[in-house]
Amino acid sequence: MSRDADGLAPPSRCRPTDELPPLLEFRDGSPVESTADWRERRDELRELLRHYVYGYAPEAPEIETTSERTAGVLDGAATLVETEIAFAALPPDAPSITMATFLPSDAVDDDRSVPVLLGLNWGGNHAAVEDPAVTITDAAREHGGREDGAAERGVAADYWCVEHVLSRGYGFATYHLADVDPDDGDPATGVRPYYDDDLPGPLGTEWGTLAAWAWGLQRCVDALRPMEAVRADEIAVLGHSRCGKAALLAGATDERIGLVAPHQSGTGGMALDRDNDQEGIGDIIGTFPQWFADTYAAFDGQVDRLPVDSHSLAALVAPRPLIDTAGARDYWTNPGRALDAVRAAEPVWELLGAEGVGDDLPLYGDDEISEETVGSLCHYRRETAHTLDEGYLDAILDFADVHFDGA
Ligand code: GTR
Repeated sequence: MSRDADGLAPPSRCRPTDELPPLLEFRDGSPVESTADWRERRDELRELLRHYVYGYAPEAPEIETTSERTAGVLDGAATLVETEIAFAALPPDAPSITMATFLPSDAVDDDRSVPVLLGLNWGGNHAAVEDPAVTITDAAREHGGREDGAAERGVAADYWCVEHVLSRGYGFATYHLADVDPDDGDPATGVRPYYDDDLPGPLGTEWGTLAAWAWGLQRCVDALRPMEAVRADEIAVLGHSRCGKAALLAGATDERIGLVAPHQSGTGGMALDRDNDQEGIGDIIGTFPQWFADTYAAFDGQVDRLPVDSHSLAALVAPRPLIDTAGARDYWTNPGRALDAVRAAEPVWELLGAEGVGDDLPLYGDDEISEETVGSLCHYRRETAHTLDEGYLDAILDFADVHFDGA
């Protein structure tokens, strides 16, 4: 199915989750009954997801970081730390990641460490805030916004709401996806060609762009954790849309990430492939073949043969907290099938002794998000189409407040 003129189509119906591949059963049919069993099943699912959907990323590389600090940015609200993350084994002209980290000035003044929201951006770090201190990188000049050339400074300020995030006691870190892969569909650009010979999987399972962006987020985690101002176990990853798919994948495959917040991530993210009457495998592979391993395309038209689905990916986050945020009018991302995935993943949180979703999903709009109302797995909606704004960020931070100590 494709979008109509407004990008909208009727929402899909939900279907019983027992038609999904089971989570608490090994491939050989034996049951998963304990935490130890789950560790093994987790590895099995992770392997299947790499093999059939996202592809194999290389092992964590050795990184080299250099940082520059500027106090008093955002009208005095933040200290900006710009960190260049280079890959030790790669030649000097290979891509590197420029991570911008904004720390609340009051926390810096008091030598206090803060939890950090780490977001993957598509317009360049300089587009996330209106402040001349942020470097416009070469990658952002070349692959700026959604069109050629650099995006305007601050064009996404109302989207990331960085000052608001800081005012809530969180730091905000971000990197531009083009640093790792510009999403132009050319396998010769970005970081992937440098690792062609080091990928652990068989032919056809090489990492797609989503896995590369996720790997980039994990490199940011490498660089954030040693920072004194950062609470290493309180790093939350966030991304919207294609970046939400990458954020979920990053969080699912890296236990150092303390909280996972895929926003309107849709197909390839939280929405199930099975019975998805919005963006199907054929649609997404047809437009963005570079996002996935080549193996994924084979499931177009025979999704029931896929041994995993998005609930499998979500379950890898357990027992860590996961909040899936969705727009009630963002039909293309299929909020209904994202909620079904959340519900289907819940038994894994319960097996691991964490409180799952409770009875009241989805949470909507002004619904309270507090220790009384949420467990470790949440699906929250607002009455919007495809966008990120302060209302969603507040929901994510309310959820983070429940699970983190540091804000
Ligand atoms: C759409 C794609 C979605 C989503 C979106 C985006 O065209 O079909 O899966 O990723 O792009 O990233 O904005």
